[in-house]
Amino acid sequence: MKDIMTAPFMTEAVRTVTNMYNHGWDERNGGNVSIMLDESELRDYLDMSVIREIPTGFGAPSLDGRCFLVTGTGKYFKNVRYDPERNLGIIRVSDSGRTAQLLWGYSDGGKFTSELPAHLMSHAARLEINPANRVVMHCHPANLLAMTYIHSLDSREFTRTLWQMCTECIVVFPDGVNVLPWMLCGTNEIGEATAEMMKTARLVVWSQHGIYGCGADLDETFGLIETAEKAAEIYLKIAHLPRLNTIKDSELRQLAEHFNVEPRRGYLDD
Ligand code: 2HA
Ligand code: ZN
Repeated sequence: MKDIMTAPFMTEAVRTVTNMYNHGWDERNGGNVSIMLDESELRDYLDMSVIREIPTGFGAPSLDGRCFLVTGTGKYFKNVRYDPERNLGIIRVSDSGRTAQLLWGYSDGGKFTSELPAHLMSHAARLEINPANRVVMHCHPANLLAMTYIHSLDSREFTRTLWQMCTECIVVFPDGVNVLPWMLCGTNEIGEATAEMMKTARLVVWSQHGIYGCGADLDETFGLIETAEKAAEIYLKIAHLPRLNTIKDSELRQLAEHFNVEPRRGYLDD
């Protein structure tokens, strides 16, 4: 058996959550990440025996048998790199999603993030749209969060503002962002609402709370959040000032054509 600490998915996961912490997106125990792993990726590192079974409190039948690396509940991203085995876990979904079989990690007797419903339901929804999706990421970036206090929460309006803030935005997230109103976190209800919104965009803002992103790998997902957060930062720098210039819809269209991306239908004015 190889040392799991040397597995590419592990080193990349530890690097990424550390980077998220360093960006100020994950104060205290804020934020959570899940990465879908193929059993074939794990077999070199784990004998795949079940350490213990943990009930999930919801169903996700399409994910039965799938394995995920998931951050632990109550754990601090700043600490992950010093003790991955305590702060992270690898689970296999069984029993139509109702049970998580612990294969590795949560070494202090802990368990997966309280936001597992939003993660697994989003994985299930997103895999239908893109079978290559592997990552769901949640964090609390300050500028996006602040924007939800002063900007319309209409997904089209929110997206258009972000697209107008940096030239690269429409290229990076042509599918835009969807915005959920404030809801109680850690529940199946917010999980279902997030997953529904993941069907049309890879970014879902949780108003007055944070953001969810998804993608084929950690870089794509991190990059989506990073770009939207940068745009929100620009917005907050200018929101109180007279706007003399902007990126016009005709220019957003030029960008989409030049970079060969399809902007979310109906999000640009004719
Ligand atoms: O896990 O971010 O939304 C802490 C959170 C809950
Ligand atoms: Zn959160």
